Amino acid sequence: MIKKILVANRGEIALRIMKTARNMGIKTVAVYSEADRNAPHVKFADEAVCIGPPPSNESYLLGDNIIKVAQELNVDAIHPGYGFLSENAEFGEHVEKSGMIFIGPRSHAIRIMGSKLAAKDAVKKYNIPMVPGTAEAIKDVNAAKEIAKDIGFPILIKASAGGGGKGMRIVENSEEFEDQMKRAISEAENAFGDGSVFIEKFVTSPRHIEIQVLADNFGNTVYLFERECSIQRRHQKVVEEAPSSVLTPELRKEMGEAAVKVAKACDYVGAGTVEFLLDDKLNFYFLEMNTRLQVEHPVTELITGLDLVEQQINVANNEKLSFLQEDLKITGHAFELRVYAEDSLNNFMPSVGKLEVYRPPSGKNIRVDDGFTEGMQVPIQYDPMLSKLITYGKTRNEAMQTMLEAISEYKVEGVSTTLPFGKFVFEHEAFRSGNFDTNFVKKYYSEEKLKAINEEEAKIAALFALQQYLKDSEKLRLPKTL
Ligand code: MV4
Repeated sequence: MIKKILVANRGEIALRIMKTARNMGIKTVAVYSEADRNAPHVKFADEAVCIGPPPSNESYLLGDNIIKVAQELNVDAIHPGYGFLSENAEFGEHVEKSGMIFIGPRSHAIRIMGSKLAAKDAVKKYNIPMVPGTAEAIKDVNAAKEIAKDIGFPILIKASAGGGGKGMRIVENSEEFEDQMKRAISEAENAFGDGSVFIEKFVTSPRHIEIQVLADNFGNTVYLFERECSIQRRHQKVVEEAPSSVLTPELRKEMGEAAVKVAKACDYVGAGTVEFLLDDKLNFYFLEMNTRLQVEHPVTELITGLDLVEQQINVANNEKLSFLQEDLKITGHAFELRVYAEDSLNNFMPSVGKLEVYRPPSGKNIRVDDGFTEGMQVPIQYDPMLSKLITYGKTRNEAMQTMLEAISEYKVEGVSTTLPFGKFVFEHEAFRSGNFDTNFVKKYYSEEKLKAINEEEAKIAALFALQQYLKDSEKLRLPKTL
């Protein structure tokens, strides 16, 4: 039985994991860098240990040191959160060899899914739809060029060891092919230490739909429906929702069952996510599997009523899933807006500084997962995500309306945030109608547009203030000139 968990992470996700652990009667240990000494996850934990200076490669990424700390404090299990050590197969192995439980899948699954080519190879006997392309690393550029011609341009070169859009290259025609291929291989070599690349047909305007799966150690695997993650900027997700407004119940079942097969193909255990592309004809294609708890897991929690961290801990405790696929259903609609300390009017530059004012919204159907409080400094060493603003409603419209109200109630001063950008998305006709794909931001967003909207709103606000002044001036006999 797990009685004490060390969370090898920081910020909102460390806090979010500890809250569930505490609700389950489990003790928590925080680790922190010198930059996070006063962070909420440190204050919340039952015990906390400083693991080094601010840079993550001298603190949060030092797996063996974290394991040593865990052993000294008699920890039973380590939860890695997302990012950092979460998809590091060796770390998971070291945790288990040191006599503790790694809250995540076995290293075997992490390794397979860490390589896109190994992932394709593992799932191929399960009849999972995949984008037309090569199944193996390209060795002969000329042979690959012939395959590319057969598939038809544009094609995409992907690095097997890449992920989340890293190491991708679009090739428009066969003349560019050889040159682009050579560059892609040397780039992959440099970035990942693995020059394996493959090609796929480029799907031009896809949606990004991912399926949450959950598996126990007894062969039970279920899908917890989809998340629509098409609203992203430079491969950084900005808004996620569940369910997707384009999936029919039949397609949902088909994709869900495909995701379960992907999980089974790598003997998956715990919570994981299977990524698909969906083209404009609603054909879906398996892309990759993320072997961790994802940032956007809360939208799935809101529509299923499950606590995914609780499920992860139960599975890690070797419990059987307490429900079957047919027990699960979608209730209502949920959105997540990632709020970054970035300036959406200045090329999304990180905006670090002190949170002079920090007042997140609260109320029915509003959830804020954050790791900041007023007065804190936003550190420059880490991801600039301030919080996740999550709303729920019986319908998509209701959840959107609540999101817009929550955005306007969210008060942050001292740093710039992407809240105005979020408002832009939630007010946009293409987003509201559900008629969008992964090109949404590129297609519709510009700083000029956001500035124009802001100015328009400032004018309206000024007019209201003037109207109010004129009304008051009647009653109070104030001068009518300003
Ligand atoms: C693609 C694609 C189009 N065609 N593969 C980007 C992240 C990585 N997981 C896979 N990605 C893509 N793969 C083929 N064959 C387009 C993307 C893509 C994308 C995918 C999901 C969400 C946002 C995206 C933005 C640009 C490109």
